[in-house]
Amino acid sequence: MRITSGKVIVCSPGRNFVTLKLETEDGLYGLGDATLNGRELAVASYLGEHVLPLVEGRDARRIEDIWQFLYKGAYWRRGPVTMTAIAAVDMALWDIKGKSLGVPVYQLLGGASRDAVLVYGHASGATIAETTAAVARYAHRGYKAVRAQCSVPGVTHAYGIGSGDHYEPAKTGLAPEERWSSERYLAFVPAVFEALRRELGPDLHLLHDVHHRLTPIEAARLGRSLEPHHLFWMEDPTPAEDQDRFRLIRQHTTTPIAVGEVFNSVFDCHRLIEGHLIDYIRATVTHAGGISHLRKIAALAEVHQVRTGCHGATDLSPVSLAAALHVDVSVHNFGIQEYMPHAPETERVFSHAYSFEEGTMHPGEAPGLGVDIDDVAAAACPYRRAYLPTARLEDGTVHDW
Ligand code: KDG
Ligand code: MG
Repeated sequence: MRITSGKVIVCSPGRNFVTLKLETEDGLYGLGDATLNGRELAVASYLGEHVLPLVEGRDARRIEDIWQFLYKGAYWRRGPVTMTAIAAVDMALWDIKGKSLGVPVYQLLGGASRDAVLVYGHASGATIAETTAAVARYAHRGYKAVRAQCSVPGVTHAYGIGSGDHYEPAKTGLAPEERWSSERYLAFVPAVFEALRRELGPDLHLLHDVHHRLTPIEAARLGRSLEPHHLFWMEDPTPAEDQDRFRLIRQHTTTPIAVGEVFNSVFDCHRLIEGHLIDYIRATVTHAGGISHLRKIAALAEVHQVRTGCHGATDLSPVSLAAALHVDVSVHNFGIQEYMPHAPETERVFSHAYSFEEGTMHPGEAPGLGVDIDDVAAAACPYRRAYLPTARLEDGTVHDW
């Protein structure tokens, strides 16, 4: 089953997406998500200029061999651009294999380990009262787990504050520079979760994203101060380049730690996992080398009692969400899946078999990944350059966004 052609579709139905469509001599095609938020054209170019000429003519059934060929054969290993491009090829090949055998991809990954996948939604507000109301709206819609973010008094841009229930950090045009104060944040956040527990009770799972903004000792303080409110997790408490620094956070708090949405490979997280320094690994299909590589990360995590919590923001396309759901439903050590519903414009371009019900999702029973793209609708939504924001401290020093 030879791969005959590959097409890179760059479109902007509500936000930018890069989608790979691989076609075979049998008339089948598979889709892969190659979206790297704010750097979309770099991946599109890498795919078009370097990867596709290498995969055309290869046997689409040899998924692992093609993965290794693209990874080892590039000589320049890892990095978000390269791994996102490899991920897109890998997803498209799993899609083709599922379609050729007439089964959903999760059946090829060992079958279902659970009936449905627990997901969490995103709630935020300008005040504690608004945030509480937003979390309550999710609970009324059936969500059993909600991420809560709140504006911080005196900080012009706290991370994760949306308009209504929608949150989209990438902005068209050049990157906005935001101002940040860890001191003000640390003093305020415990009151947010105290109010949430007081108003909403003990049963709802509450999550919070620190978005890499604290030092290890600050993160340890935050984790300890949130302990009475028993969070499901504290996400990305500090940048993870220096994996050993998580030991300090771990030694000070029992608040569970989730890390890894920016990771590209098992080499970014094996020390965190083997050292039992985290509870959830957030790597996901699109940015961590596809279904094949994410499964290896999940397998290592399983050995060390770390569970998965795949990144699922709206900058990951419906193709990526579907691929994550196939992995989620199949691996034994699944923890939770992030779910931000895509904009209506996005849903008009991508149709999908996955569904949401009562705080859980299922990838559906369509052969392959169960996602399709309307090429004509995609072409009607041309790419618009957009950047993620950057952050500076109050004195002007560049900080982690
Ligand atoms: O592209 C960056 C976003 O995906 C990221 O800011 C979202 O942190 C995020 C999350 O947890 O969804
Ligand atoms: Mg995050």
